[in-house]
Amino acid sequence: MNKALVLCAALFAAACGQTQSPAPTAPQEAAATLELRDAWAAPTPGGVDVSAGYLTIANGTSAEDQLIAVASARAERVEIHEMTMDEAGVMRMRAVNSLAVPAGEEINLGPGGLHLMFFGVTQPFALGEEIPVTLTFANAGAIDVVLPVRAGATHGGGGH
Ligand SMILES: [Cu+2]
Repeated sequence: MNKALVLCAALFAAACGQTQSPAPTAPQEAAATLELRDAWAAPTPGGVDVSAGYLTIANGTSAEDQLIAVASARAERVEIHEMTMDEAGVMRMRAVNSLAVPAGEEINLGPGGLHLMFFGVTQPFALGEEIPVTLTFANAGAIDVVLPVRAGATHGGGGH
């Protein structure tokens, strides 16, 4: 239900009907973008050379997009991982080649689920610093994002 119309009907019932004119052309496509938010990465204490990164990918466009590649100057390679629990109740991770982000939906990468996995971390991720990452999407192309390093539920290390 159009809020403006309801308001209009309630307040100006009589006049409104006579002055109906085509609505001004609104820029409806203005916000149709891929939005990356809530990004962060886990610190790498004690010489560990792997870490995990998390973020939310919101697809405001009208077409499905796919995350197809991830790279960072701070790691030799970055993979997209999925974490699931096996029959024995052990958390397992596996790399996925791409991650679909349906039109109008958002995908959350967070501890215990989907995550970005940094391998061959060249210099430890220290609390407070920001890790530059480039996400490449099939439609949107390459998007740069920074992941602030902060403490949080860690990766657990299971499965690697
Ligand atoms: Cu992983």
